[in-house]
Amino acid sequence: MKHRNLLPYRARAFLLVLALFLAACSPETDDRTARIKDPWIRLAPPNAGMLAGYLVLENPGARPLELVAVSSPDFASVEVHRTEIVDGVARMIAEPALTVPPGGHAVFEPGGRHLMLHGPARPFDEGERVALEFLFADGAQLAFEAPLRRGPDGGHHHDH
Ligand SMILES: [Cu+2]
Repeated sequence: MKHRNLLPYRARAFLLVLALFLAACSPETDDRTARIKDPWIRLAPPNAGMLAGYLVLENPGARPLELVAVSSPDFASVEVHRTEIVDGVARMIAEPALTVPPGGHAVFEPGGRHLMLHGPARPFDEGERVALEFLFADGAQLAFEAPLRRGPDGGHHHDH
């Protein structure tokens, strides 16, 4: 009995095609390089010039993940901010780049780091979804959607 080729030829051909397909997909960010959890954007009054977004950015990969830009077709610009208390006053500071270590994650949450979405293209209703895209230093892109929600306190707050 021959045991050299355990898989029939057709199965091997299929696996080869599958491997080529996966290789072709690898420039896109996938589950091994970046993952977004629980994205949401805080609902704001219709005249608000900016909104705040929250999520968890996970890096399940083996290399540091560097977020260099964020964009949305629904906003003029999107920045990463963090809120810091300086002399008892909450201030927002822009973070031009954010690096998540291998196996680590970055939390965007009310009162801390957040996405600052400037210049909404239109008013939004609760439950609507905003399209967002992260661009990483290696050129990979990650598109996702975040629903508009009221904050945990139920209100329209300005304590990003
Ligand atoms: Cu901000």
